[in-house]
Amino acid sequence: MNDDFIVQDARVRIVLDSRGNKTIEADIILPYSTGTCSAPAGASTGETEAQAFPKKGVEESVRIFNSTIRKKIIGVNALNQRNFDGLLREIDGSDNFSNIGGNLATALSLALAKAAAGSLGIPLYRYAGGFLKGDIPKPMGNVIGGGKHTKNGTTIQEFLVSTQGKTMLECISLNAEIHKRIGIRLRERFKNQSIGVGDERAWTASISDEEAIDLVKEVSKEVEKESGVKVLLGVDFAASSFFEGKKYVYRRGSLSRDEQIDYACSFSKSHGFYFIEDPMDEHDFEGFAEITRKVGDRSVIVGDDLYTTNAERIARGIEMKATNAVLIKVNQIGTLSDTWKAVRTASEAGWKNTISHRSGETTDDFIAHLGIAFRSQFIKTGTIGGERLAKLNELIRIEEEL
Ligand code: 2PG
Ligand code: MG
Repeated sequence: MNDDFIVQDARVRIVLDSRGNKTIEADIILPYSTGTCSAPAGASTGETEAQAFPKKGVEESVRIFNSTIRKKIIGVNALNQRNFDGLLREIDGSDNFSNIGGNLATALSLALAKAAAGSLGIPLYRYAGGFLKGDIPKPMGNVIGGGKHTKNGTTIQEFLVSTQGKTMLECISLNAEIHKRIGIRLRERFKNQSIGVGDERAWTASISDEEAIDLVKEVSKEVEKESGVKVLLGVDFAASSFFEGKKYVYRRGSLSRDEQIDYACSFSKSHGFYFIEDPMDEHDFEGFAEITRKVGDRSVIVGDDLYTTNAERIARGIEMKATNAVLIKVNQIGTLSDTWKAVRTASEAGWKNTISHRSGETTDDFIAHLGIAFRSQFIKTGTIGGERLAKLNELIRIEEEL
């Protein structure tokens, strides 16, 4: 075994995320490189995703790391990612990282991959994705938001745009331009009131979902016309967060399950939305399947809370034809190896994937690299804000290299 890749030491620390909440950052130290990774945190979390922290909180992750985990990972071969990730699972002993915390596992797992890549002298996207030349995912950013990411915003969590420019810079500039213009329209409409932004910097105001649809369509069309660049529209219902009892509870009133299916389909059929994420409650695989059957030929139907980056749940979705695409978030499952398993399962079925940020982010840019490695169709990571641009600007640099 080559000693250059043996873990010499590991450290963790508590840092803050973009919401000002505590999260974990880890260092993995090899003889010739150190990999560092900080884990993000969600607000609209799926029921089956890894638990970010143990019951006693982030401090408990640090305590467990220092008392038991550190000595178990010193001496491990960093090139054997699967072995390392398996060890983390074994130490935890639960099926959702509830003992050591999914965010500790995520930070350690990715810090190891970054350290190994560093020692090999290659970027993370090559290390994690092999040496094939991949396409660059198109940025998909939310411009109006609500749900659990704000108070008193739209019921639907995210209204998204993805401009199909030739370069990364063109795409992210035009996405930001749409964001800017929507802000101007909202300021005109709410003259003597202030409007705000949600956790991911999408505009939030006291408008209905219908007004949001119209505004996103109108401004996107305007920018599309002026620039000559196609704009794809997207929506993340995050429907589990407003599913109560048997109804989908919007501000203007409730919808039954069948009405919600029709409503979700209307985004594709009547409004031309291409990207439709979590349109149904996370338990309703059949409801997803009905939407996919009806509009899956023209839109990507994306499972996020439905699958929680879990290969077994994705396999069930494939069997049931529940969706035709999947959202990928490493800390939903907790390790790079298990994330790869989820991506591979989806890809083998011909499904597309979108790599995604969390609403509480750090400035870590690992999803930019994983989006290349996973051949993601989109990278969902907002339009503005330092922690979001950390990923988007990194893709400008990667594009240059490729
Ligand atoms: C989502 C994500 C990211 P959160 O639902 O897709 O936008 O939100 O990180 O709060 O789960
Ligand atoms: Mg989502």
